[in-house]
This record gives sequence, structure tokens and C-alpha cells, in this order.
Amino acid sequence: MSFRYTSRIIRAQRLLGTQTCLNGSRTAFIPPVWQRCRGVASTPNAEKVLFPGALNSEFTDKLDFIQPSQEKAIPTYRVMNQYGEIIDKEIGVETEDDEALLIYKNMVKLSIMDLLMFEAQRQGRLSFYMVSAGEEGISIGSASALHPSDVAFCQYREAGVYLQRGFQLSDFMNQLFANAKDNGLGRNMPVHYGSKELNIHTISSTLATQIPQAAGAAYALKMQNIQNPDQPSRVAVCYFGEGAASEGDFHAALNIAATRQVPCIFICRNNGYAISTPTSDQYRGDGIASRGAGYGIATLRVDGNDIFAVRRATKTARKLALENGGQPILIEMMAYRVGHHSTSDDSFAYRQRVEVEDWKRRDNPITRLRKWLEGRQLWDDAAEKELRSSTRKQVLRAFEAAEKEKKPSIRNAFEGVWEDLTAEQRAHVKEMRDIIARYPKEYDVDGFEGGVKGLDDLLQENK
Ligand SMILES: Cc1ncc(C[n+]2csc(CCOP(=O)(O)OP(=O)(O)O)c2C)c(N)n1
Ligand SMILES: [Mg+2]
Repeated sequence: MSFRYTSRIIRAQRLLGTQTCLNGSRTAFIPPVWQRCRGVASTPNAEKVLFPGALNSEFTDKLDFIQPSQEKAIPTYRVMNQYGEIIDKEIGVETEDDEALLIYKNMVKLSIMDLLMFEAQRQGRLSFYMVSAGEEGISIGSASALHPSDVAFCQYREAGVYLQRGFQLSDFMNQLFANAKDNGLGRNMPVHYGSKELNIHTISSTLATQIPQAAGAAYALKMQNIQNPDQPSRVAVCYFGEGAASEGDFHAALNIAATRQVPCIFICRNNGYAISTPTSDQYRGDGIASRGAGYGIATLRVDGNDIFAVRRATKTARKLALENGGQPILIEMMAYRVGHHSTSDDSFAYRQRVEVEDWKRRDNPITRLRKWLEGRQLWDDAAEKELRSSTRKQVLRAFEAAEKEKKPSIRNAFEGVWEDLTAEQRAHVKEMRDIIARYPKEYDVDGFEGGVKGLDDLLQENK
């Protein structure tokens, strides 16, 4: 299609208020947010010239470099102090008591699941695990303030988002054991959960890939929100660590989200470490929040140990993200990674034990909320004991059930990419079939649904 012809169509579609998609369907036209500028000042005394690259910059005769290290650091928003006391009693908290109790129980459930799964990996019953210790408030608090239809993209330390949205203990365990009931058919490493029903995209190990994906999804949601005004508007929400924010994908995603003004809430969990790299080696600026401002994005830094601050910040971010047709928001949630990076890491090789112990003692999203609940006579030692013991039992029951399940059929290793097996894949299946037949002791596949018949069926169906 020639340029002139294309631009004529675009002009006509703008008049009609529609646009043609690649598949030929017509959708509502969303005008790009171009800004106009004049190249020269209109009067001799003008205080600024409208350069296209900096529209509101005034002239100055002072040669002052911006010195970020001399600026005050971006403040950290909090509602409740570490003693569980509300700082501004007049504003108070809008969270109902029942909701606060539910959030508390979910945070405890997550921390107990983490402890037990970490131990299970040490016993050799799971191959890998990652805990959220110290960051339960960020995932559970923010998820509790979003709408279930909002589309979520996680990194890997946000099991709380899944839990708060209704992922069951059995769903976690089936994925961890890669059994036949796992949504991912055993194709992913443990903790790479996904749930279509709960609108959470499957976790990918490759750091930061979820960030531009979320920006793209938010662009699609922006269009859907305009096209379906009678349906509730939705946002995309994207979680990532401060280490992942060093990837190019982070920058590309924030910039495209800002220039296209898409309803995406970027939630950075700044927990002080990217495996063994401390933040002091990761960046020199004022955390990740300062980058949001650089991209022209409304930004807030929040105390991630304060569940009420996390919830209010996320709720307000969601409202802002949907205003004026959409805009991205960045929230930097501050925390400390109490656990090792993963079961493959020993963090005492690069940080002092006392540093971790200090953080455990000093502050924590779970104990902080517990203090608040106790202050309101909603919780006590007996309730705590009961909750911990019943939760432990629930987790162990789900764990044992999942451990007993069969593994998915081996045919899943070859399916799901091409509609039919390619000639090369067929050769691979045959070779695998042959190796299993020759070395039955080394390759005991009875634990897989259908055993070796899974491969026979696949070959039969793809002649
Ligand atoms: C592209 C890429 N590079 C490196 C890694 C290895 N890696 C896995 S997690 C991680 C650290 C990420 O740190 P952060 O984003 O701060 O998240 P946290 O683990 O602290 O929650 C690294 C370097 C990877 N998975 N993908
Ligand atoms: Mg980190």
C-alpha cells in the first residue's frame, strides 16, 4: 500500500472515528497524543522558546548543573508506623476490619507455605523454590486494591498476588511438582505460576520481559476501555525488582507507556538486592522512583512494610491510571529481601547474618499489621496459634496430595508449539521412544500419565 494511499485512509478513518486493524476489522480510532510546538518565540521578551524537545523550559543565566546527590531524596509514603499505629488519625484507614483480617491471614499463609516449601526443597522433594519473606505486604496489599479483571504480570517473588486473587494451595503445589494437574503441563520451572482464569500471565525467568509486555497489554486495554464504555475499565499491573529495572526492557516499557499514555501500574519491589548485587552497585540515582519522573510518569515511593500505605497507593494509582483515557503510574515499594534469593543461593556469602537478623527484628509487614489488629482487639496469641497450626496442616495436605499425582504425559514435551509435529520433531519423538525402550531402568516413565504410550499415541496421531 503506498504511503499516500495509507495516509488518505488514516485521514478518512480519523473523520469517521474508526481504524482498520491488521486483520481487517474496524475499531475505534485513538488519536495519538502529539503535542504541537512553535519553533520561535512570538515576542522579543519571551521567557521561553518552545523547543520541540523541551516545551516548558524557561531561560536562565545561571550555570547550575543539576546535582542529584545534593537534592532531598524522594519521600516514602506511609500510613502506619512500625508499632502498628496510624500516623494521621484523622485520615485513618479505609480498610474494613474483616478485610484487614483476611489480608493478615493470607500473608501468614504465604509465609508458612514459603517456610515449608523451602524445607521441602532442602529435603530434595522439590527442585527449586523462591520465598517472599519481607515482601508479602507488597504483593498481597497491592493485589487486594486492584480489580480481579485487571491484567497482572509478575516477576517471580509475587506469589501473594496469586494467593490474594484466589490461586489455591493445590494450584501452587501442582505447579511446584509439575504434575498432571499443573496449568503449565509441567513445562516450567517451579514458581513459574500462571492463571488464565485469574488474569495473571505466566511468569518468565528472563528478567524484565514482563515489563514491555505489560505496557503492550495496557495499550490493548486502553483501546478496549474506549470501545466498550459500558464495561468496567481495566488496567495492566506489572511487578518487577529493582535489579530487573537495570534491563533495557524496563526503559523501553516505561517510555512507550508514557508516550502512548497507557493505563499501566508499574510496581517495583525494591528489596535491596538482585541476587548478590546490592543496590549500591546497581544504581547511583535515587532508587527507581527517580526514573519514573524522568519518563514523565506520575510516581510514588511507598513503605512496603505498611499494608495500608500499599493499599491506598495502589487504589489511587488505579484511579489515576484510568483518568483522561489512561496514563502509566510507577510505584516503588520499599522492602528488604529477608530470605535468600532462591534455594540455589546462600546469601550469607555476600551479606552479614546480623544485617538480616536486624531487619527481621526491626520491621516486617506481617508483624506490623498484627500489632494494628491487636491494638483494635481483633487478634491475640490464641488466634495466632490456631491460625498457624491450621494453615500448616492445610499446606501439608495440599503438598502431599500434589506429590502423589502422576506427571503429565511425556507427549507434552513436544506439543503446543506447532499445530502438527514437524518431521524433525517426529524424529525426536521416535528417538526418545527408542531410548526409553532400550534403557527401561534409567528411564522409568510409569510415573507419567499413560507411560510410554503417550509417545506412541502422539506418533500415531501425527503420521
Ligand atoms: C535477562 C536475565 N539476566 C539475568 C538473570 C539472572 N537473574 C535471575 S533473578 C536475578 C536478580 C533480579 O533481582 P531483582 O529484579 O531485584 O529481583 P529480586 O530477586 O530481588 O526479587 C538475576 C540477575 C535472568 N534471569 N535473566
Ligand atoms: Mg531486588
